[in-house]
Amino acid sequence: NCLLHVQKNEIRTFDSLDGLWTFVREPHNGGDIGIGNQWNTLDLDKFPNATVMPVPSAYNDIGTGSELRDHIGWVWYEKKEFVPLRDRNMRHVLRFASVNYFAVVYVNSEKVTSHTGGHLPFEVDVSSQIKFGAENKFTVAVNNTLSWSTIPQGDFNYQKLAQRNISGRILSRLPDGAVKNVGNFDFFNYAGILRTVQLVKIPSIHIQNINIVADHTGSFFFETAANNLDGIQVEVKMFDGDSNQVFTTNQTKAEGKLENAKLWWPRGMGDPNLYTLDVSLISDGELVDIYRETFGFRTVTWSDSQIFINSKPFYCLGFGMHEDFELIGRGFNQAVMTKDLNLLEWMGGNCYRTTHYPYSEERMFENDRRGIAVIVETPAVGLKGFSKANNNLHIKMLTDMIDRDKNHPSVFAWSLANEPVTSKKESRAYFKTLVDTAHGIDRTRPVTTVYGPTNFDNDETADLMDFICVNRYYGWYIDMGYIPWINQSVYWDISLWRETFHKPIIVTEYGADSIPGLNQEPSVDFSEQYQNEVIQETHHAFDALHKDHTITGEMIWNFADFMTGMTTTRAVGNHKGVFTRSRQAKIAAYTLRNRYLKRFDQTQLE
Ligand code: E9O
Repeated sequence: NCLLHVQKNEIRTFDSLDGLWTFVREPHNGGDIGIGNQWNTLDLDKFPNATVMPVPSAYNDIGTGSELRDHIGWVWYEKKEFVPLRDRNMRHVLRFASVNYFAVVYVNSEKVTSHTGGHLPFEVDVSSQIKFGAENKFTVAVNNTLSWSTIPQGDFNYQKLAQRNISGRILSRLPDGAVKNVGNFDFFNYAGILRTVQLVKIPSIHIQNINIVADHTGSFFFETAANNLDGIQVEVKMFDGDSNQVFTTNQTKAEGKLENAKLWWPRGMGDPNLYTLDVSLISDGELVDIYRETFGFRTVTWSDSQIFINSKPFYCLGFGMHEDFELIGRGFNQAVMTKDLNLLEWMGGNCYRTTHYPYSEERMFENDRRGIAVIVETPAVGLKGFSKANNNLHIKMLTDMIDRDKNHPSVFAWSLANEPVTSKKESRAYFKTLVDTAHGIDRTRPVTTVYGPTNFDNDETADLMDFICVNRYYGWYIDMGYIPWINQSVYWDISLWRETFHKPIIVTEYGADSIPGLNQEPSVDFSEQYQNEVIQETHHAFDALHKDHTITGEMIWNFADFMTGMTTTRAVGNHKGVFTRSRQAKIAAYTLRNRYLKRFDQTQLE
């Protein structure tokens, strides 16, 4: 089930289906998560209530009322598009880079596939459904309802017809048909077609998978798969960043060693050198397929206290982030992606975690190119139920995620989950399957989980991990207002995790909310001063923890303010950003920038 990234080259091409799609919303979910109306058989653009929806974008903030923003249940997207006759000899694969949460896909009214979960790509061969030289109808039904069996999880409540007593008095607090769906996580559940949609055209004999492992000694191994190799000659060529050919073979699988390989380094340690592997399939001297995969020579190792990249200690100066912006929500946007990575570099950052789901494929290539090291995280945020069904879905998402991102040198670790309730006994067996899955597919990267609700003395899973991530909020969720206590509390807490588990630790979240422009001296919570002081005090503890090799990195929560659902602790979203939601710096951004820039050059680290 490997999905290669889409590329255009001598043989391969694609039609983008991005743009304005026809859009119709069904009534709120009546508690039935099964398919609603069978509108795939109709022309949605003829519906009187049809409107348009940009793709890619979340749909929630595009409308004008709260109905669409707060919608729970089905929405329908439809696009009519010609498929040229000249392409009729190509395989046609319909590929979605991310649809949140549940998608059912139809081509010319016929169901072709369904998919569960946002933030990961899925595709389906539609060659036999497509009409060539004609207009085709693509329909996608999307449901955003979360429950305790989805990942991420959420609480679903539906008030059926209320009971009445004999005198007709209503016996229910909530009106008939009331639906409430609260995600068990702290960000808005942006829904719809969030990333690009492409009609991918590949030859009938084609490359299906490429797996490359290349380390800092110059050793490499690769393996490539095709759907059919009968009578096919394979040609593999490796090129360095200056397009010099450095290796070639006719095997689908080979290993070798490059003398003087130029390594991929995170920024602050060296240049992020990249190589390319060109895989060609040739039949009777003619090129039938070609695919070019970029990769890097680099090694990730870890001791009981540190993480090393190419045998050199790596200290993460990082961020928790979100794919989140005004209007588009979690929809992919090149301007937002580029601005965010530019700001991350301006801050002197070298690292981030894809909180709390895999980020866009475009962004993974940018991380490679810029030398930004990333921990890629599954969509499993805030897990508190550990059923077999959850486990299977989680394993599938983890597998798809590693499959998608395995050849990116910037990815240095896999995060299985954020803040699971792993004090529950049954979580151990559950997490064991995930660790084994990740190690089974990828031996070259460490596996971690990000701990929040559990402590060093009650977590059932942390010893299974290669390194440990911990989120801690002294001065905010704990001891609000007691800034002078932060230093000792953070040191105490984190050093006990380390003493208990003897693993490297990254503190992956700390921080405080601030409303931009709210100034208070002396500081009070929600002022820019308070946020800044919490961060400065936490840094004192980090310096001591770094010095004695207790932590191998730090990540602020959060890079920028982001939207959440409505709760009493959120005023138009979470304001723990060091940037505002429109990416303007708060006071804390300068504190962090000073700190990261001072530590940016990592070549002297011990
Ligand atoms: C996950 C992140 O998505 N961690 C949360 C972040 C937050 O700002 C959220 O945005 O709330 C922190 C959870 C910390 C909870 C600690 C509670 C301790 C009570 C004693």
